[in-house]
Amino acid sequence: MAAQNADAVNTASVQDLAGRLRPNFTLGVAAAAFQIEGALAADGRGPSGWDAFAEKPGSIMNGHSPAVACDHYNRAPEDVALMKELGIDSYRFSISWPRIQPDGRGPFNTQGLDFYDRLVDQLLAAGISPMATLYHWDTPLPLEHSGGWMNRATAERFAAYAAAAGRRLGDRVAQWVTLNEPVSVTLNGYALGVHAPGRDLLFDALPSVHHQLLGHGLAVQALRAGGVTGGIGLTNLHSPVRPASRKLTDRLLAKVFDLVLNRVYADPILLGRYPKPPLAARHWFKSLSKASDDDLRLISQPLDFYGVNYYYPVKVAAGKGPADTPAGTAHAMMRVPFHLAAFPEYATTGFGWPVAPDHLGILLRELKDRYGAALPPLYITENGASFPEPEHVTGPIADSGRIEYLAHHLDEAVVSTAPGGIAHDVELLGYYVWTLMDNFEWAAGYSQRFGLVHVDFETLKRTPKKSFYWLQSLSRARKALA
Ligand code: IFM
Repeated sequence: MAAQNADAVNTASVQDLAGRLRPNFTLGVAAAAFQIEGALAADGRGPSGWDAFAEKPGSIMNGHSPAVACDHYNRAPEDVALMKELGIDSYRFSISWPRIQPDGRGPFNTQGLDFYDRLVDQLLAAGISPMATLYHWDTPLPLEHSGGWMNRATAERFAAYAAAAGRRLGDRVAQWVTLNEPVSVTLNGYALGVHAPGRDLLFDALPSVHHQLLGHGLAVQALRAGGVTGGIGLTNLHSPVRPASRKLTDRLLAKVFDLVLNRVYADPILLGRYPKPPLAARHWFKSLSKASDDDLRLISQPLDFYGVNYYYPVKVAAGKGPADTPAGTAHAMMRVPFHLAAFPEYATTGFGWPVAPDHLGILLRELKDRYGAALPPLYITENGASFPEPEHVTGPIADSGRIEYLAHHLDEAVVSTAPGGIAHDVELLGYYVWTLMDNFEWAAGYSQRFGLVHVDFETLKRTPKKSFYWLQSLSRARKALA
């Protein structure tokens, strides 16, 4: 997909796109505590599994440290002012569990709760609706030491923390997301070892799926019992999975990867059961087949919405790696009988991810085909792209690739779910750009810039990019039409 000049994303296309957004469609931006807050030892916060992982030599690209990140903890009012200028309807942020409950059990940290209390008030005063994610990967370290999500007890701990967050913020948060991308936690953290806690258990990591989902179910119960006024859902990363060829082995292994990436999360949540693996792969999934009916009932409680994070489709080929695509290069992948293959027909982002907006519509169709009436209304809770950009800037950079990426994906989301679209029967409530500002991109450190706002990690100066002004003109055009 050819990049175009940011200035050439003309008013007409912004107007067209604005005209296609339903009046109550939510436009937002998303971020996560560990990626932006810094202040890891301030105000009683305890360490998380990610603090410890990031300290291990070799775990983060260029040895980058999350200690300061964007210093959002000390600059939240400035960041809320930026969002107000952006004109978005909603901000999806995450609450740091170890800031609220440093040990992951026992007493809650009032100063931590106060920070999010102020943030929510600042957002509301700016006319921005708060969507709060309870878990975006920062498990309190003492819990990680007891096995983290491989230990069933973590689910109970999570529910107690969720109840405390609900008690404090439940009168003002509009939407609650229990977990962000349980698939990334299991796959990257417990199966492949490229994220915290750095374990490479491959298929033996699957109990961490069940325990996260149990944590989700218990947290839903706890929030509802506490009388929170907002809607409750969960967010997962979803990618259409394709076999590299029509060969039987490619098709079989693509099916297996589809289970691991998509279905072992969405099926139990939306259908109350784990999917049946193909016979030849059944041994890999045996831990999930033992889930009790009581657990599955808890996991499949009705939700107010379901969050979908979409970045790119995935192609699977039989045979050991190396992968033909940067997304599948974890060392542990060399121990499974398949690898990820490239989509040569698509341009790629800075991360090497295929830019495939058409697959967003395809994904929404697949979700509706799989889950039918059980699929709640959806939000796209994350979508965005990183591109190589300078570390220091003097003004708005022309990030035309990002503008084009966002415009095409948002358009695909809206057009595919409109009457006559391929996913016309999906109810799409909104779309959140990943992300407000450049931040700590996990194992890639600060090397991948996804933000609408450039952050200079030496001075911490925020400089909006052209994509910021593009989204601002879209928000304005939309309001003018209302
Ligand atoms: O930065 C991450 C985010 O934390 C979870 N979803 C994907 C993003 C881009 O990699």
